[in-house]
Amino acid sequence: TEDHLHQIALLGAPIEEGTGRRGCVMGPAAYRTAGLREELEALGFDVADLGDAQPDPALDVPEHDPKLKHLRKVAGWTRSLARHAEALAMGPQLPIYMGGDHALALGTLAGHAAAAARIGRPLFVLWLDAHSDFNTFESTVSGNLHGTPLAFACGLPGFDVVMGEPLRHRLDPANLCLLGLRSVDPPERQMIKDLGVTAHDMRAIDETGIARLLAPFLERCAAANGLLHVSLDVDFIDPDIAPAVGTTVPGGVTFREAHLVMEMLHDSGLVTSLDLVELNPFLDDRGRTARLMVDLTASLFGRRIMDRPTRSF
Ligand code: 6HN
Ligand code: MN
Ligand code: MN
Ligand code: MN
Repeated sequence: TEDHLHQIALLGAPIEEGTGRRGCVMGPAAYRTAGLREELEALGFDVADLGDAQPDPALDVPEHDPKLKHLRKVAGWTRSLARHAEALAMGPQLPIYMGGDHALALGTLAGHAAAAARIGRPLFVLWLDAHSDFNTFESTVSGNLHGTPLAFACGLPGFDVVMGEPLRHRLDPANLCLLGLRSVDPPERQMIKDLGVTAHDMRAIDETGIARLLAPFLERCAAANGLLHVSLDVDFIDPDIAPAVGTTVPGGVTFREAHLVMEMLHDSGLVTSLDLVELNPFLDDRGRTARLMVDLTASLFGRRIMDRPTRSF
């Protein structure tokens, strides 16, 4: 995969309808302002900024639902991003999706699962988030659809309206790893248990260390010749250093824990696509969260403190 990794495509996905607060629409602009493209170019990558995607009209989806907020908009984004993601995954560039709230992952997961099936390799997903995002349309209490992408991608029932048909290619819950959890709704906890999903909460990180939790997942992905999609929610990181997010939960990962995950991902050589989600620049403190997200992305793409052998996880 080394060749394939020399080219990166940036695609903006300015969706904010999946969350309860406005502002994520400014996310892609903030990543551009913070110099995401330039940082990746400084690491030797060929970077193409594809601009911002647009949602499909999805006129077959009800515009107003008594419970599910902005269902038509989210369905429209899902269809559009699934198409973009599948096409990008089949091409030579590694896509980075600049969100936008986490509902964008309904689309990126569907697209990358479809591409993985075409390529004939299993899709693995690393979910870096305070939340588990495993609500179904039935279980969600908030009605905010950014809480649903993993339930959708794993093929749980009730989501057919999103694509206008059943999801064609699902994510195998056995190939999913959640890391950073500290806010899980009771029905989500049950679904994670029933599906046997690997889920590491903050206590596990405190007790075991984040590297020891991540390494076995990367080993499994490598052994299966898997594609690896990483979904990085700003609220994975402690809100003291990453305040620009609508769903802050105290007790998140530290600066170094977050960078270590990115450094290990780089050394693994496994990552094939990346979501950067939930950045709300309206809530930021002089751009510090946007800059931190850019720096974390740079670590994932090879920025390092000292040289060291790769595949050292
Ligand atoms: N996120 N579980 C809560 C809900 O509203 O369903 C929070 C979701 C947060 C979503 O982290 O992207
Ligand atoms: Mn590719
Ligand atoms: Mn999330
Ligand atoms: Mn979250």
